[in-house]
Amino acid sequence: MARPNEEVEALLQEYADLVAITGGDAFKARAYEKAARAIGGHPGDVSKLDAKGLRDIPNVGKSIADKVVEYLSTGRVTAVEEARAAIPAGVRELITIPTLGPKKAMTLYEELHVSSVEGLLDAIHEERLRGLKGFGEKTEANILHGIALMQKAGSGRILLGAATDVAEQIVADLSGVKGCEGCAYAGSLRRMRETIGDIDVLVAADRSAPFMQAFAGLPYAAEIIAHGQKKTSLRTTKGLQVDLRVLPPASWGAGLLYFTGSKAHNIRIREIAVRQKLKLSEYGLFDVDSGVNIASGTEEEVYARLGLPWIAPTLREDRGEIAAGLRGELPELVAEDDIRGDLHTHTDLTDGVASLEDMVEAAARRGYAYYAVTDHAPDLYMQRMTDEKMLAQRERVRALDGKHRKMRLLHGTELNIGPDGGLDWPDDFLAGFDLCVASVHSHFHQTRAELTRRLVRACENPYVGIIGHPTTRRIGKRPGIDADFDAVFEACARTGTALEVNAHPERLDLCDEDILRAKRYGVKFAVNTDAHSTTHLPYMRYGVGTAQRGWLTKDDVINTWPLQRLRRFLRPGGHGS
Ligand code: DGT
Ligand code: CA
Ligand code: CA
Ligand code: ZN
Repeated sequence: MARPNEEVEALLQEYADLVAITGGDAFKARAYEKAARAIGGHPGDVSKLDAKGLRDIPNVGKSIADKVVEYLSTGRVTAVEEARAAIPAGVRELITIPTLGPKKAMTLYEELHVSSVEGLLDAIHEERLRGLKGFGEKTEANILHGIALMQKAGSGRILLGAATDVAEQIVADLSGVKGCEGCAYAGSLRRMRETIGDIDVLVAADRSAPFMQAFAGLPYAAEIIAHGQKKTSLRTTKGLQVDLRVLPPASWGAGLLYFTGSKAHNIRIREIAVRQKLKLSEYGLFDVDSGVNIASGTEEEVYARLGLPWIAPTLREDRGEIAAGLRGELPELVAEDDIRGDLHTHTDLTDGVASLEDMVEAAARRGYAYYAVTDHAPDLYMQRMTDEKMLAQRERVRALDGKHRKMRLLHGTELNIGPDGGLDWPDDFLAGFDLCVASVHSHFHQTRAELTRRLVRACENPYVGIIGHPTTRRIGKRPGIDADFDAVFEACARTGTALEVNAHPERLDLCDEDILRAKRYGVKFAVNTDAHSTTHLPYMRYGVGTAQRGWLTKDDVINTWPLQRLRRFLRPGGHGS
């Protein structure tokens, strides 16, 4: 099939779904669906047709033909953009599950406040779909199947969060096998890249056979790709490839270093070895002349013999870490332990699925010193926020604050940055919050100048402390907006506005490279989960990993600071130092 036909089919189908979801005319939705199928099945390339030629295709009338022409000439359709903007992103995400129709997606959103694939998985596992009309066990199985399909269909790479879960399970399972002297995952996963091609697991043991056997016999092993003495590769039931290598315990450090990569980092350190008449391999560091192994037990020893300090895996991308290491100028990276609180979270007052009390309880269990509740504001009108509801929530937050001895509660909000950079409330209302996060949630396709001005204006509001998920990308699903981020970073530095490192594995926004760029402007950052359920609070680790990949230190990250310093930063006109 011609690519333009496929694109137009998908676009019309999406429009049909959007019309159906918004409770629009069922006839209209069906008409678009039929046209979508007709164009998808049309043998010729539709991009070669004019409006008249399009109308010769069965089920394509004038208004549909006009939209197709608009799309083919401009790459967008105003009516579709408008329909998109009117529906929460989460519901649109739900209907991308191939086995979930728009009606059921809307029911899930309205009845259970489910607005993401992640949230839907949680709801299924907590059996919250069981009480819904029209949702049997068969529906659940169908949905799960659809989600699995979707995750596999992606780029072939899988998200950091999903890969970490699988890898930790495997490491736990193999650590229990007799003779295991060490077990860890390496590769891009240890470096915490945002997507993972395959998982590389290492075991230190004298005999490899028992591990290869145990590995091949894991309940979630679907297919054995290669089975050998040194390496076994398999595909899990979810379609993920995992490589297992068993190393002699004496080579553990050299093997871990080698298989952690990145390849570019490995090449650099091998060059250093060569200059010192040494040879570096996955078995150790050897003297070229005598062949004697001079370091291999730990990564530290190998690095040390090369004249380097130990380099954190999140830095091993050949982005200057080796030169910095040689000069003794590696950054002291922010760590998960340094995080004192989460500054962007939701409750069931808007689109979260857990109550305020449950979220706060879960945050306290994480040992936080402070925690901000930042539900959506009125301009995301599907959330039906009002001044009264927000003020009533503030009362509840203030009352709860005394209940947790060690954790202070901040009452905040996540504002919506409107198309022109305006925010939901006037300044006097904003002044009542402890913290305002401001984020873009729609109108992603404005011009570069408009998008830039919009973000800069939000920074310039003295009550905005943090720009949430600054690029709005969804990994593998939606690219980030096309703003001039250098101008935005400059504005953040100038106005004392922090940039978020959103820790949700589908976002990781800002990404590592943007963080590196922003840091040069002297910007501060906030690593937040944007949790919509208690199960999202642990996503913090992925945000911290991303911050490390952006070379951030504790001082760069405002939510590692003591509360007093944080409050100074958040105060209108505050810059924090
Ligand atoms: P991925 O799986 O695409 O997300 O990325 P990685 O980095 O996990 O790559 P992978 O699984 O192909 O290999 C794991 C590590 O093994 C890699 O980071 C570095 C090391 N490695 C693999 N092939 C080579 C190679 O040809 N030369 C060098 N120097 N190292 C390699
Ligand atoms: Ca890998
Ligand atoms: Ca691999
Ligand atoms: Zn949020």
